[in-house]
Amino acid sequence: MGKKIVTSGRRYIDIDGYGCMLAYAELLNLQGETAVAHSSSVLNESIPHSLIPTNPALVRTIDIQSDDQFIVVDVSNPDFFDTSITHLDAIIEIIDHHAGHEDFWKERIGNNAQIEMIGAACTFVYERWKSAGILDKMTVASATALACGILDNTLNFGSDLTHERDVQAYAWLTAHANLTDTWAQRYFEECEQSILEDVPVSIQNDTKTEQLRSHNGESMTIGQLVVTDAASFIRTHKTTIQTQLSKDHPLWFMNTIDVMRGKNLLFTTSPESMQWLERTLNVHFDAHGIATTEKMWLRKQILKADIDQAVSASTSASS
Ligand SMILES: [Mn+2]
Repeated sequence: MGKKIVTSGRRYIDIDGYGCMLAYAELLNLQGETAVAHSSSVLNESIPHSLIPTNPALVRTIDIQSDDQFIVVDVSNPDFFDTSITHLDAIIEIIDHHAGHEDFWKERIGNNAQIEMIGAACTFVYERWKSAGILDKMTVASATALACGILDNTLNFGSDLTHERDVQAYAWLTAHANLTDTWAQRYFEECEQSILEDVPVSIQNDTKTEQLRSHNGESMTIGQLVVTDAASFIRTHKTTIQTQLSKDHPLWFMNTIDVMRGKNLLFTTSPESMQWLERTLNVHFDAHGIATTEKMWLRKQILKADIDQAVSASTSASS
């Protein structure tokens, strides 16, 4: 029997995927398996090196044997898997919180696919440790990474995807890793600093292109960043945002999450994208190409709204 390779997304990964890989590989090794956390992707700005311990290490280049098996965390769309995965049959487990591919994986691997829409995939990994009954053996590095994954993906618990399970996991992890009360603020400030160090690259490292089910399967490029002042961020970096996001497809927008004010500023100069967003999220764009949401929307929630809209359109068409 080969080793178990715990991996995540293609191109770039965020702190949620990072925490899941490290902490899940650590758990499997403690349980007597041979497991490796591996990613060939860029670590994006949600993983500030100043705060996240680098030990246990993420393996960057890996020797893959034919009997190795893959566990994929924080992603379930096969188009977005780490490039080390060359065939889907080698995947034995999926742990994710993105909508759209639940049935595909249930049919392939049954209950080994855990896909639920809660705040963070890191919460599932904490729960694996808890049911294994060996929480006290978790390294501080893994606990810190899991806690930051929950903080980031729940938007400091302000996203309405946040579940009581995320809150419970975070409480245990911060106590175990001895993180202070000001940790959340410090974390978001460090992330924003690393965004500002190189804005074009930060945008690239948190951009996804997805096919809209409610818009004839057309591709839309969606950038996403979490900042502490979205209005000033867009004002300052308008041209960079437009250059980065409009180069591949006519449909694009920037999802700027204002974690301090609990809302998003959406920015685009594409009229067709504005119309789609106005219809899908019930927002209004001003003359500067900016729309303000009433709550924080993560990209995965906007894509879920796209799926829901496509389903309700096909239901009303067939009835
Ligand atoms: Mn996630």
